Amino acid sequence: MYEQNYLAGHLRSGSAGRENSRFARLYDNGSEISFAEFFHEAERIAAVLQEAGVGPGDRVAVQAEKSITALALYVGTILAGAVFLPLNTAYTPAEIAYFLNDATPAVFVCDPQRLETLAPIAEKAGIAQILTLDADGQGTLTDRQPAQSSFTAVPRDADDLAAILYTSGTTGRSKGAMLTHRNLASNAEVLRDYWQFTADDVLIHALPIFHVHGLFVAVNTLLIAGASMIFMRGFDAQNIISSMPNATVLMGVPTFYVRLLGQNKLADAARSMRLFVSGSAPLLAATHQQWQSVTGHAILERYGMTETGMNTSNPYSGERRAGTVGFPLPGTEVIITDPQTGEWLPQGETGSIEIRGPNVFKGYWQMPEKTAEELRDNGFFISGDLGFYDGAGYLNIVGRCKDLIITGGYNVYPKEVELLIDELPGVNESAVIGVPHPDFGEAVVAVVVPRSETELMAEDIISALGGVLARYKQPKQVFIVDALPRNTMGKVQKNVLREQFSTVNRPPA
Ligand code: MLC
Ligand code: AMP
Repeated sequence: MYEQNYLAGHLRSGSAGRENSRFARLYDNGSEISFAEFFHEAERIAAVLQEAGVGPGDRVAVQAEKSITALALYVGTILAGAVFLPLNTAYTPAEIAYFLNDATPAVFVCDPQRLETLAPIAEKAGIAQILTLDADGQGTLTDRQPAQSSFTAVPRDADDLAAILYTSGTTGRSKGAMLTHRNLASNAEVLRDYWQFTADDVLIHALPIFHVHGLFVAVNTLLIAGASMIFMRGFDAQNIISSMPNATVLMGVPTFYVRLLGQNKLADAARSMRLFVSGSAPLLAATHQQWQSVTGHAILERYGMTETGMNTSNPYSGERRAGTVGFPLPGTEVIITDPQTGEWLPQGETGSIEIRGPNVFKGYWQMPEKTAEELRDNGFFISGDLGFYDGAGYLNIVGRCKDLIITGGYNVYPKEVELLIDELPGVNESAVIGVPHPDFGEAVVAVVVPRSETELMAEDIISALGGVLARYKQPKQVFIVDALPRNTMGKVQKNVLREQFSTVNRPPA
């Protein structure tokens, strides 16, 4: 009964014949959920969504704490033929307003504690139904579920939309990346095979479930492999260490590995693990080497994006080369081109990384001109990352053409923060940069020029941004300066600022 829904059929196939096996164990209380129980909950949620008026292609926007019910809401949305739109729990009401107005979902699901603040915003955006879901899986979404459900999955083809994930834009306006059923299913199948996932695997799941990494890379791959997970509310180094003897795989951002290296029981705990995967931000070669010397395991680093899912990976068998992101995944082409002319560059030369394959998204939601800028007619997506292939064919990422900061695995587009700072009273102009940070990899720092004769305090800027910007986007430090360095064309020299402020005043860990 799932077969006619392309993605749901794939996700269900991994556990076929083993429906009563464990899908998840909750770290908090040790309770277990089987595949059958998980899919039944997803079906009941699909029934609630349909009852609420959700039809094929409608968007279901969700800002909910991490829970198994929130995951069942993802699969339930797919079963209902709709498009899942997860939102970071750190987003402020002002940020949520943008997404709701842009995506015009049929239903918005939020935490009951935020209902009072978010309901007027959702109503203003014309959303007919607002449902609630808390961290324990309770709320009107659960209350409305029928006791029994025999939900028949709504038919969907490989090229129909399954999800829209927003990624920030260089102009400050977030873009909704449209991902199809094929994008998600094909990537999960490739990862299952490349990383040799089987039904015996147990993943430690400590990532958030509103991004590609924790949702699609982790959960889709598990479901398609029929593997299980230890499900945690979030990152906690001690909880992860204590779970390792009962697990086989960990997926994390580099900050996970940096923090775990601070735990003295790591070496013993890691011994029985099969695989450690890192991605979403560059893993320092030093962290890779330190991990190997402490645990004996070489972290497997891979490279992906919201628009494409996973593109390259270090090999499962064979050398996992520190500081590189490995080889193109089977079925995906990853080429290096001249950023000016778009021509292919030979091995060894640094250029723009472009990607083509069944994993590459369909375009940006209602932004045809942005889609045309980044997705070529021949199917190659211009990633905005810069890299080269070394002599052994490993892809090395050396920088970005896009002005982007990645802090603890979260993307921050400086333009979005600069626009808000520039609007504040007493501000003449600003530049937002990323500086090295021992825990988050990069930290957001703002350099601000006051209007003449204005006394501007760094604290005022930080507190003014408090209510409007998600916490991780807020500058960890603000510097007030007389002028910004500019080149002869008048462009702010962010490289000069980065040098100046990362050495003079390094933010605390
Ligand atoms: C939290 N803070 C951050 C932050 N996370 N600041 C900057 N960057 C971050 N990533 C803030 C908190 O609000 C808090 O502020 C202070 O920093 C310290 O928080 P903490 O308690 O140390 O943070 P913690 O809750 O432990 O979270 C850190 C983290 C988390 C690394 C575990 O950020 C995380 O789970 N990151 C993963 C992101 C992710 O999944 N990315 C995948 C994107 S998909 P204060 O001042 O209020 O105390 C993608 C594609 C791909 O990129 O390739 O995978
Ligand atoms: P996002 O838009 O959140 O999906 O972030 C995607 C970006 O994260 C990519 O374009 C890269 O810049 C970066 N990224 C992901 N994985 C890696 C990695 N292993 N090494 C370096 N950068 C990475």
